[in-house]
Amino acid sequence: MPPRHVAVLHGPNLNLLGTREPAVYGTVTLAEIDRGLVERAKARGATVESFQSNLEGELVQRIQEVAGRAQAIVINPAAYTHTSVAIRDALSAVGLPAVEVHLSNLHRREPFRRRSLTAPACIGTIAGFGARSYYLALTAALDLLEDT
Ligand code: CA2
Repeated sequence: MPPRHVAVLHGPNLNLLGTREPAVYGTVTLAEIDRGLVERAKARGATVESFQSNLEGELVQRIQEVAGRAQAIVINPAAYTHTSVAIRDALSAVGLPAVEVHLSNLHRREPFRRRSLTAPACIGTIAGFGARSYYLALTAALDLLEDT
């Protein structure tokens, strides 16, 4: 069987991680998270690819593209979590198992962050563990794939 391949998508402003607002989002950079994902995937005989965009349409496009090569998606839609019917529809359309990730615990923040438009198109959500949320989400995705 070819190695399991997981596509990781990061939404708007996550490219700033580690450089701004460390009190909210921590000091780890996105590049460090991506390297951690590669290492953890490798340890399980899997592969990952990561993509960040500040543009909704690029995220939609990427979801459609990865459907041909990935078996699961890990996605932090960032602010689009709360607004994007387009990303939700793309996730539903491709039908890959997806895990939604958030660095922060949305339920400890402003009320508008409690509603996710994208979560219903995902198997589940992991939030509130900082960079570790991504690693837990990758574990969840790979465990799911092992079960299938
Ligand atoms: O907690 C998360 O992962 C969020 O998806 C982050 C989004 C926010 O809009 C969601 O409600 C929750 C914001 C990402 C912004 O990232 C920054 C990183 C460093 C400095 C400034 C913004």
